[in-house]
Amino acid sequence: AQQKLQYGAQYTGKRTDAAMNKWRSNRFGQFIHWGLYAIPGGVWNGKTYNYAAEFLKSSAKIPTSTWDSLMYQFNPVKFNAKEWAKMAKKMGAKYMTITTKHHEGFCLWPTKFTEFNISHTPYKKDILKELVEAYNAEGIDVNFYYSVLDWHHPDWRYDIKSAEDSIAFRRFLKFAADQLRELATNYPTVKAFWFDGTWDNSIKKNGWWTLEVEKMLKEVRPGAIVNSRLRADDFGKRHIDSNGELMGDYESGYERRLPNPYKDLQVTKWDWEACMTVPENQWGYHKDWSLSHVKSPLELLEMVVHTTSMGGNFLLNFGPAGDGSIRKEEQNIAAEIGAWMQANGHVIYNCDYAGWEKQDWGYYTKQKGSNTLNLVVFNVPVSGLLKIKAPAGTRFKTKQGLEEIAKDQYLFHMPIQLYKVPQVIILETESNSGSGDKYQ
Ligand code: H79
Repeated sequence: AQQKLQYGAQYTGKRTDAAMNKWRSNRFGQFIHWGLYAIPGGVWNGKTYNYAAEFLKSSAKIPTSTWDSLMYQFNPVKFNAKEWAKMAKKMGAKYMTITTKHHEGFCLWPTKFTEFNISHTPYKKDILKELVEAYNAEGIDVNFYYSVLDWHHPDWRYDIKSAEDSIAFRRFLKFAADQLRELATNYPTVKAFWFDGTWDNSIKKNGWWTLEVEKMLKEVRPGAIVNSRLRADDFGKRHIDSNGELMGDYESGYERRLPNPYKDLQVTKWDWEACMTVPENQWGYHKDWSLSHVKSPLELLEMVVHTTSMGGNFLLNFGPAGDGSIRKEEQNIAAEIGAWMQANGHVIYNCDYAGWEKQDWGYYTKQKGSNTLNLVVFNVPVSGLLKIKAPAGTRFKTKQGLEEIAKDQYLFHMPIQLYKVPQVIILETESNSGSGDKYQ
């Protein structure tokens, strides 16, 4: 039964305005985690902490005043925004999401609302502005990550248990809203806001604030996009409101995991984005990447394709070092993914769920509104034969390599050889068959 919610979803279905259509067509983005945690890089007093580098303050139980004084060491002499942007462009990223403020509370821009910001470091300059300008100059959209959870701010509360908590947290919510208004105002090309650190009871008890922030950002910056993670409703229900509707503009729960391509097709009902680390669980720079499996460029590429095939965006994380350099492993990943994307990006950008039954050889994607079907092949069978089950009545224009074996069943014959990168096969159909509409 539908109940009346004051702070629930503001609309149902996918947004179809130009800003959202652009966000969706981007499909592949670069996430950047950069803050004071990049300086120790997971190591404190000679001891290496295996947990996420951006959580070092918490893992090593470092007092706030000690952690905060890392600010006086923040001087990334090797930082070059234009080089970062060029690398992202070569990788094929169409957008970049940067941590303006992570849980530690340090701000990469010269905010008026706390001294704990870039202008009080030896570096002094507005890093956010440099990044926005450099990435925009390469034609890359810039989005802002913002952690509401704040380990620095004295008024942050995990829960509201007293009148004092309630008063302090009101001040905190004003502080965060002021900062967000400042970001939206001072960086007018920002496209989207990526909220994090919103899972505590304090936020769940203040669903009104999450809606107010969503509305404020869209007022200041028409077309602005916010992720579901910002939002809580009247009953403290997060992401999906008490009536089962998605709050915010896209679902953002797939963190370091992807939806199952057979069982989780419900994700095609809405816009969504997955975010992924290269090692197991490191977002900020960690000096020691031998602590866990480091994903290869091909593993990551498969995730990009898997995500597009289910109608989502894929955000691949980079954690630059404290001196502003980007580690060799990450540069190599960007170059290898980029080489493939330059040749095959047409099966990713502006592509969507195709609505065809997934097969073991890989993934289907489909360019919006076209009659072409893209097969992205990761697992070539030893027979070289790719099984295809077409939606009923599909007629192919493409005949080359295609053998009909039963009603609506085909085999595509691939040359048998060793393939080093995923292969793209494009098939043309007579009509817009299998458009995937059943979920949209
Ligand atoms: O910025 C990166 C990480 O630093 C950050 N999100 C990504 C994008 C992150 N913060 N915390 N975590 C990841 C993991 C913490 C999860 C928990 Fe919870 C928070 C465990 C308990 C509270 C949310 C709520 C997940 C389970 C319950």
